[in-house]
Amino acid sequence: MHWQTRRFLLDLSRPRVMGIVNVTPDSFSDGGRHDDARAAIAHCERLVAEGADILDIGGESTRPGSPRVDADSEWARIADVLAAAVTLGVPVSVDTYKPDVMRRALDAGADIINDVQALQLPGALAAVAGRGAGVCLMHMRGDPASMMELAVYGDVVAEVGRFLAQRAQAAMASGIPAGCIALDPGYGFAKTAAHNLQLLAGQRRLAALGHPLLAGWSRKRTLGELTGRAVHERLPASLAAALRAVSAGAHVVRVHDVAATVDALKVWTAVDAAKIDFSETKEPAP
Ligand code: HH2
Repeated sequence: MHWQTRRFLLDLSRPRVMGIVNVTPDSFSDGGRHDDARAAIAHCERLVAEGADILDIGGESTRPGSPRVDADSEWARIADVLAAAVTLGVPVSVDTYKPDVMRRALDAGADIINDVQALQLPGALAAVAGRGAGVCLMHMRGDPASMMELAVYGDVVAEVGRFLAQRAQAAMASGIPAGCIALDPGYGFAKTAAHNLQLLAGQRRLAALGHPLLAGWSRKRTLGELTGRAVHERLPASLAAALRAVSAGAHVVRVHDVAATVDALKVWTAVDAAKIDFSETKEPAP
């Protein structure tokens, strides 16, 4: 499988790592750490050196209850970071649900638009269609203020799958090529810990929709609930979740801790390669 982005065709025959760059004062795990452009650019460089296959730059936190930011302020946060990131040799994604920010990001050379609202805002499909960009369509309900009240499902895997299939159809109907579209279950968005775990257990059904699948478990609250760990103590839990996501069909994992995830996936893929070698080896004579 491949994911077509603006400048790069990503080969997904091995799992890929999307490194998170939050240029925000208030993101749930790294708020304020890279909120001036210089620090954020240095972070981009570091993540690429650590082996990130994609950078994902965000200028507004989606943490439950976080304040909304207007398009001009969001753009002001990310513009210089994006301009530097597109020179680093990897595809650059911009995490935004605002059509105005999408347009400006694409004008500035972004390769992917990562939208937690799955291009549902008026004007979002039109902002992306015809630009050759990759898109990531994520499932959520409501907005960060209201989403946890909307965490009510019968069969969470089926409902998320139906939503993602509908949004992929809408994107294709607006002229976005199928090969540009990745899907994301939206772990932690309008979902309880039980929903997140059910979704991960059933994630293969979402991979079967035929689009690249992206999974974002890094440092999320469900991992804190399972382990009792504070947000900066969740690396082992995040690695376990990333590997489970890949084994359940995820092609891209969105993470804060790139170096550790790259190492974990190197071991994972080495075992897969060894399986092929062994299948071709004759049993030794008894
Ligand atoms: N999670 C977050 C933000 N954007 N995009 C996709 N496609 N999938 C995700 O799971 C996802 C996402 C939340 O994490 P983070 O960016 O670390 O925090 P914040 O929203 O507080 O900046």
